[in-house]
Amino acid sequence: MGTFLGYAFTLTLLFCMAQGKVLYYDFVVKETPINMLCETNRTVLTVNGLFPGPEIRAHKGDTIYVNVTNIGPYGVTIHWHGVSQLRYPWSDGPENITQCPIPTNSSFLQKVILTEEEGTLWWHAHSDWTRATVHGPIIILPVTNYPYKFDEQHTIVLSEWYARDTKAIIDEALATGGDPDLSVAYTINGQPGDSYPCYNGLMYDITVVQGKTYLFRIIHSGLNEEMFFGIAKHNLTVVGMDGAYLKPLKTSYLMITPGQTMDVLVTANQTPGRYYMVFSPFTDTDAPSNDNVTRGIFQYNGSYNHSETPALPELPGFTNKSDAGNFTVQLRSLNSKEHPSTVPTKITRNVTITVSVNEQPCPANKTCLGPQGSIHSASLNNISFWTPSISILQAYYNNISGVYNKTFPDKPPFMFDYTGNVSALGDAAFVSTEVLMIKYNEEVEIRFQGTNFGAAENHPMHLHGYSFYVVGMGDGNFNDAYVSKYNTVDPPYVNTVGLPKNGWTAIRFKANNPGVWFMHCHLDRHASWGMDTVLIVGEGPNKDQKILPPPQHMPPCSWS
Ligand SMILES: [Cu+2]
Repeated sequence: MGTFLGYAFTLTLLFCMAQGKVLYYDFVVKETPINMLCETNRTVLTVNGLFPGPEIRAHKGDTIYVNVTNIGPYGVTIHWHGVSQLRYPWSDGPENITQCPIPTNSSFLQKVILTEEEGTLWWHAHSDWTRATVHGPIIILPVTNYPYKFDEQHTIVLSEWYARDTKAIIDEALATGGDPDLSVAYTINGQPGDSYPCYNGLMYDITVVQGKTYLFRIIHSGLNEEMFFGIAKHNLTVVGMDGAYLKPLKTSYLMITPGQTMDVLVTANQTPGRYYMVFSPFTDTDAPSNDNVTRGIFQYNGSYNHSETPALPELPGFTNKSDAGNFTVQLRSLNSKEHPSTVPTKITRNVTITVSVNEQPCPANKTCLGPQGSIHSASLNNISFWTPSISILQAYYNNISGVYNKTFPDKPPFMFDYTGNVSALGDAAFVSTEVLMIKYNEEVEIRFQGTNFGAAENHPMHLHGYSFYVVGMGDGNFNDAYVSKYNTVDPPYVNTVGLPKNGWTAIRFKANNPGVWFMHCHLDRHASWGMDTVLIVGEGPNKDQKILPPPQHMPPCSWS
């Protein structure tokens, strides 16, 4: 008996260790004055008065409670981007998908459950466009070892800065049907740097020591533009992405989309001096874009001429689609003994989704500011997602009808030459709240197919509740012959993937996380126009295959 209890105790202890520690954070969402560019005295929404927001630092397997208190002027929600939240969609955050907004002067205790994630992720507001200034890093350290070596680590948060309140920008654009304002600057850890007016001597810089290797955790929190990144005369070695390890990839530049994170090693092995690190937009589209270039400094310690103009990296041009694609297709997951890849190979559910930028006709007796007097719109499988006014998760869990339809289709409504000349086809989409129903443990493949409607471009597609394997990607229309060329050995395991302009991307995952999971383009203007849907993954027969019970207090929806 004593031995049995001893074993039980040891097992319990091991189980607790495997579950990790419990951490607590306090987030206060509030208006904060931030000086930026030539402006002073404007307030923006922040967490704890910081831009970018506070870092969450944890170890693999930890559970984090974040008490989010909103004292801002309107309701907000917070999402833990890339955290699968196993069986616990209640804290995932997208507004009116898994919760209603946290009203002004109230709190919501959110539980962030880390399981397999290891590396760099981030958190951000998931209501309106408030994530422009409400975002910050989630650093997940390994419990034992890193699969690579470095001397120091630094986090780089790239943000997009707007000249006025981002909620007002998108509310106004949706009301008129026109283009939302462009951002006016990109910032590195809150600093726009020396390429903008009113440069005040403040620029992100890092001082390095000859011979040392630096781990940069790069987070693209921007709203609407993909980015190239490089450091003059220094190679980058990409070793992780979206909270999972990669085979080391040596490159002179990165292409990173909104929503993605990349862990990059840089060795200070050049002549001591000052070198620019640069973010330069990738804007392969007819849509308007912010073509500013943002700089920080990578400088060596020691004695040399510090006043010499720093060297600039040679980055691909703004519209260089082939360099963007060439970088992305080289990414491979680490697939080591400690970090194996488990790519689904017995696909039981195959879904094809067209991804389109559309126009809706302007209602009679109204003036609309979209292209040729229409309304900007976007869609998946020709359905422009309509966000309901109450949470889909609560409607699903409590069997409330009339909030959504379970009829998101597995195929586009009709076949056409998706990436060819589509000018003869009408490009209005069907506005509705349609969700894709998936059975527990199905092995799912989704083929995203870009289309040539509207201003075609790269779409960073993001799935909540899961990371997925990117098994294939290419230009033009998908063809069944491509299946035999899929990488099912070591494809990258990510939560956001750039669907190439007028191209296709195939992803795979095992549907072992029951819940209500948002899937959308991470360019906010497209998400706001309807380039979204929801996956409802059903429960399995066993107790540990069901959605965990909701917390005692969820932010109220109008019917509760
Ligand atoms: Cu998009």
